[in-house]
Amino acid sequence: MKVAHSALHARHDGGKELHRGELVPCFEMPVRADYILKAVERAGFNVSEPRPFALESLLRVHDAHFVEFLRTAHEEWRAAGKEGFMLPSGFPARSLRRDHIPSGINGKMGYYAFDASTPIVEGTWEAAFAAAQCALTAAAWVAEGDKSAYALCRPPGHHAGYALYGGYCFLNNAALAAQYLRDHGFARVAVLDVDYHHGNGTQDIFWERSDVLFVSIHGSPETEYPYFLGYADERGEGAGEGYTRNFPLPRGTTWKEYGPTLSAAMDVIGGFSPDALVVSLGVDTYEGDPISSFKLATSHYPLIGQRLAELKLPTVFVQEGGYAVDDIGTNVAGVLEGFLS
Ligand code: Q9C
Ligand code: ZN
Repeated sequence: MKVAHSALHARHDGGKELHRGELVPCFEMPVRADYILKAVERAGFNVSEPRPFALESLLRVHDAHFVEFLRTAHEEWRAAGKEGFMLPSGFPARSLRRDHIPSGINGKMGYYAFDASTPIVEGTWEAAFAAAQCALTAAAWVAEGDKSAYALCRPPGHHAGYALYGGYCFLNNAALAAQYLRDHGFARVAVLDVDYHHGNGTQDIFWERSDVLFVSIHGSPETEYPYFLGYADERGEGAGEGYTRNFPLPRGTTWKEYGPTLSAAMDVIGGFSPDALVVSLGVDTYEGDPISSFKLATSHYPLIGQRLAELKLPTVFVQEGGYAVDDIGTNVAGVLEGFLS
């Protein structure tokens, strides 16, 4: 299996996030990708640089003004006399009943963000764009005949919506991969999101579409981030009705409950008869994860990979979360090796 990776991921670093009422060092840190890279190299996978996809490729799933905001946000921040990481402190919440994009950087940042846990630093755009190119490259390999590919994306992407960032995500790498497959001969594409957190961004992007099925298994938003989406009764709208399916699970979920839920999610995917699969691969379902509460063990990740292979679909794996950095490489490589076994 080929791996797309760019060292530019490290340009996104140095921020703090607001976590349970405190500014703490980001859980989403560069060493995550370094450890995954080591593990996939140890497993003998072939690692390549992403292809230089143009900025316009992003507009297949994102709003142009939003992309321009991300590209220039830190420049504007510096032009306003600030330095270091930028976090929003005001958001256009429901009851404000207005949809105006402020020209000032603080308001604009709050307009496009949905949390204060996703700092932008000087190199964030470069890193996020490179991660998107990794996802597009892995999708291109599969479109050109590879049976599977892995995009080692950092920063992650599944919380990023059409014109929204948050949850450590800026550009939706998995959505870009799915759309790329749609644009290159795959009529029906399924996205299976196994990150611990609901993939609200991917759900947003494909909410009204029947050509991309979105299925997510995650911690219940009653208690877990992103709180406001990921409930079982969210099933898409309009043409997309029935093409979004959510499987929220309670805190403390172990393999005993996770395994059958994975089977149920895979049954939904099988029923859709897709031509390709994109897996939003978060390993924050791990028992050692510092911000999550499922109890999967390292030995379970190869089993997930084996199960996914049973779908017998061209498959693009896209890296999402996972914050137990010491074990992240082993857990990710476990899924990929299980898939190939
Ligand atoms: N106090 C991904 O795994 N912070 N994003 C939660 C809880 C956001 C996780 C704060 C977690 C985002 C890609
Ligand atoms: Zn996550």
